[in-house]
Amino acid sequence: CLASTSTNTAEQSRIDINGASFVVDNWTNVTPKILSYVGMQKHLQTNHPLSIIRQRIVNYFYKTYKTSRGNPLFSVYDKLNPVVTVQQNFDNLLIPLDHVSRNKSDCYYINKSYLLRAHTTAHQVDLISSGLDNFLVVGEVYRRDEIDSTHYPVFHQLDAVRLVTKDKLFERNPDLEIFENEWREIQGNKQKQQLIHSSSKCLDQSKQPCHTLEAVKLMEHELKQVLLGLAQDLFGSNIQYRWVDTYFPFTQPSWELEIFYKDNWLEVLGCGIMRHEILQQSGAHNSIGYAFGLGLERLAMVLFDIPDIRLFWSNDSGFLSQFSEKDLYKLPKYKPVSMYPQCKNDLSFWLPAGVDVDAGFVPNDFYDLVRTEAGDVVEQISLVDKFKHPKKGLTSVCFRIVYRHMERTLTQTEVNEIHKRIADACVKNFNVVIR
Ligand code: FA5
Ligand code: MG
Repeated sequence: CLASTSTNTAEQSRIDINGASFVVDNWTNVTPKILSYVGMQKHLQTNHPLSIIRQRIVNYFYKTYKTSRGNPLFSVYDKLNPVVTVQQNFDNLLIPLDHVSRNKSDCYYINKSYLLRAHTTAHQVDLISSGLDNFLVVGEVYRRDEIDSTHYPVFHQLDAVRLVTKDKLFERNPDLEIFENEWREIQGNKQKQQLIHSSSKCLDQSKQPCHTLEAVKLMEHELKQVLLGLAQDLFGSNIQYRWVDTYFPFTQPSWELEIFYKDNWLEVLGCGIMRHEILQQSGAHNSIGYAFGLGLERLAMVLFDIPDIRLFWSNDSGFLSQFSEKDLYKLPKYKPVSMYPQCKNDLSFWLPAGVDVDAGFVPNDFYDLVRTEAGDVVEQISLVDKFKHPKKGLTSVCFRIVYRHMERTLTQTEVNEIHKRIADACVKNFNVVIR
């Protein structure tokens, strides 16, 4: 790993990531444990299930979209730096300033201006601005979240953008237009365009005011066709699926694709018609575009029958030797080497006076501390009890920590030692009193 924390001679402490140095400030919440994932690139590791899924998706796009000379139309960016600016991750994508996804409790901030990307969509505007019109972005993303068998603070996404101009979209119907008349008349006048955007925003959720219905419907059709084709390429042609209307700040209209799998509807991706303001600010004002983003772990867990998201980080040869890129189109099912026993320990403490859950004490902070102290032997953490002492006014919380090693049995002594380390760190970091 290329990340390290250092306090250098200047009074300010700094964090070094991928050869760049960042000042630590009161927004910093990234932990050394999380920084240790930077540069691991599981999506590029030979024979790794995430790499196999990535290749399947890339191949699907290569064969679905070709240039007139028969070359792949889409280019792929899979080694972009996960350190991005707040502008790249949020502002460029029109995510409102008060949107929950910006919260410190949801993201890993390096400081007030930089964070570890929370989605691969963070690179969209830069790539369009550099002149690209058909591309895929693959990489790991970082989100502060609960811990269980399907949630991990680092997971992988694949994003796509496809832009088309009028000539291409209406090749066979040159009389049709991408943009409404009033819009074309003021082409180039950003202020007037802004006015139209904002005045008609709430009237019609089915499309953006600047677009013609024909253009949107054609793009929607292509987008859904391509994504359904991808789902069928991965899951087989008999899948049961549904499109669900949704909202993203950077697309309108927006949808999610859900697939019926083992008695449940599973959300596999989000997508939509790109907000025109984004294309305007990136120099693609004559185009209309679609974009989508999907999670690689979610697909891989289904396709290989992998029961626990932590397995993707395993270096155990018993796990890794089960997958091979030679079988790209014949995916094997994962065979658990053995199920090692769980070990459950509770941790209860009094919060400092005046502090309550989510008022001075954020459970995500606790989860990070546990991850830092214990690493991957923690399978699950849950808040099992909370009460307020009627006289003292203090709040007590109880967390249940489930320990399980992926590759061997943990001894009770070993677990007790880790548990004690967590308790000590809580006292030190949160000023709590262990019960
Ligand atoms: C996004 O991240 C959007 N950037 C996607 C997008 C891109 C929409 C471009 C429109 C245009 P969301 O947070 O829903 O959206 O995540 C997208 C996908 O990532 C999900 O459908 C899911 O497959 C995966 N995903 C999200 N959260 C997790 C998680 N905690 N663990 C595993 N996979 C996840
Ligand atoms: Mg979602």
